[in-house]
Amino acid sequence: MRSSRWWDAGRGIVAVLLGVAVAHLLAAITEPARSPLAVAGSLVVRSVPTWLEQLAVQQLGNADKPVLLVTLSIGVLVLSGLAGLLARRNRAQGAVAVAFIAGVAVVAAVLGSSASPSSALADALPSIVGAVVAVVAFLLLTRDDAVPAQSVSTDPPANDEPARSMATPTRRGVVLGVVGVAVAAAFVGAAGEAVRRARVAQAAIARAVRLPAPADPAPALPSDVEVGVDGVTPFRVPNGDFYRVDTALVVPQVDPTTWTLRVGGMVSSPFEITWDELLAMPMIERDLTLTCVSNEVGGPYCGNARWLGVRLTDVLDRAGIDPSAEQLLSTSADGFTASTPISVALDGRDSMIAVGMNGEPLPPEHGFPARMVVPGLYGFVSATKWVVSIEATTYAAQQAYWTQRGWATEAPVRTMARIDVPRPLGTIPPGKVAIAGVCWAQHRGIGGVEVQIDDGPWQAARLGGAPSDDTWRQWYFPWDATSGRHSLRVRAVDGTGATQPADRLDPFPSGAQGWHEVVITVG
Ligand SMILES: Nc1nc2c(c(=O)[nH]1)N[C@H]1C(S)=C(S)[C@@H](COP(=O)(O)O)O[C@H]1N2
Ligand SMILES: [Mo]
Repeated sequence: MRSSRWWDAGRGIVAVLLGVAVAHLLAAITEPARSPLAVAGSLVVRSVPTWLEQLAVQQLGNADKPVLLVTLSIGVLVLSGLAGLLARRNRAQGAVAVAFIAGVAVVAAVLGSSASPSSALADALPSIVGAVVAVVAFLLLTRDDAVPAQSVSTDPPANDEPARSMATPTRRGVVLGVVGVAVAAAFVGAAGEAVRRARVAQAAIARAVRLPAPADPAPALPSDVEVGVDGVTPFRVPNGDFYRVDTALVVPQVDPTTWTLRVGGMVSSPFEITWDELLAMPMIERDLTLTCVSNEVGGPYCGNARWLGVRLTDVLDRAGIDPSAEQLLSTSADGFTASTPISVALDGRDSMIAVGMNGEPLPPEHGFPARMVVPGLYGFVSATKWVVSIEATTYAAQQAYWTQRGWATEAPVRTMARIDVPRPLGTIPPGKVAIAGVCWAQHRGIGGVEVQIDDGPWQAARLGGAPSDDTWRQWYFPWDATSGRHSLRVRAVDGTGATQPADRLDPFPSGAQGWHEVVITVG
């Protein structure tokens, strides 16, 4: 009785798994972002309330995407099992339930498709085929109606010989069918994964593009950008360690040979530029620090890299921007949008369309082949990755992804200092140590950093060098640590002389504020 119930649930699960695997394979061949889990996951990402999204980013960090996908998968498996159980009473109802589960992916794909109805169909096609496969598989698996199998388990053993002899091969057939289809589902799923990996490898080959040398190279770094304290975040963060924040469950794979950047909206001459044309333009190279508005006081979502790219003004001057335009709405290959205040982006700062990061083409996770970088603004209003279009417009006419969700429109980076060492809640031996970390106030620059130990006076820390006001700086404070528990506090003064305020603000809607404090034990 019990095992037969499990098998019935298993038929629902196997049918749905097969559908998912087929859809995933189709998506892998055409466009990985169309995988049913990806479209359903993206729908969740887009629809969750801001507070929940914040909570996920804070509690789960970079694990937020895997956790979402695993939760979603478990939900689908449970529902599929229930559909299988439903078929014990009514096969048609079970099939409808399977169709309903699979239909969610189809609806999610259509809703997630940003563009035309024809692209909505293309985006939904893998899920539609997967749904049909799931329903057909389910009907085939439940063809030998559940009744004889049930009769064998509910009737007393010696009571009904004919029914039993009929039921035994039926149940064996179910077992074979379930196992066979499960194997097929695993095989198709693995094939889909292999194709997906092949595409990733292909993108890696595409990344073997040669970037031009900058016409305007980065200013030489001062010799003291590294203050030489163990455990401090390096001045330039290697690409593999650079924080990543975006809404993409599947990293968009963009082929530079077919990529273009469209420049339009409130401009006198809209145009489209290809990868080769972009690379032929004069390049600048700059060390610039990028920060996420979601970063908590003391948080990790800040990084500094050497970017290579084309000046944003060089591109936009070709289009001729209407003076009444207020914002640049940049759109990514996966439909994300950011709005950048024009008065800020084009005020002469080193805003760029970047193609290189730390001497390499942009890694896929950081926006290959091209992204925006605007020094001094949080990433969500400036740093669109996989950028495919920039439109001059007004705030009344169009709202960007995060603006629609209540986040700020003007979003300059707030002044922040972070303690990297000693680690929070750690224990260190007494004696001479360095308290150290990084601090940033992009485009205003850093005027100084001060440290407070317990309730003592604020004391000046020493600053590492910086090539410009657009990067973070390391800082350190030599300290003779005495036994006991201590609170260490830090605050920065920006280049205008303004001291980082003590009042705590949450990241929503315009960035966290407050002093970073760590508690440690010496002894
Ligand atoms: N296409 C796209 N670009 C995006 C985002 C996104 O979700 N999608 N997130 C932005 C945010 S919120 C930040 S902080 C930066 C982070 O860039 P990084 O992942 O390279 O560090 O990218 C920005 N660009
Ligand atoms: Mo961000």
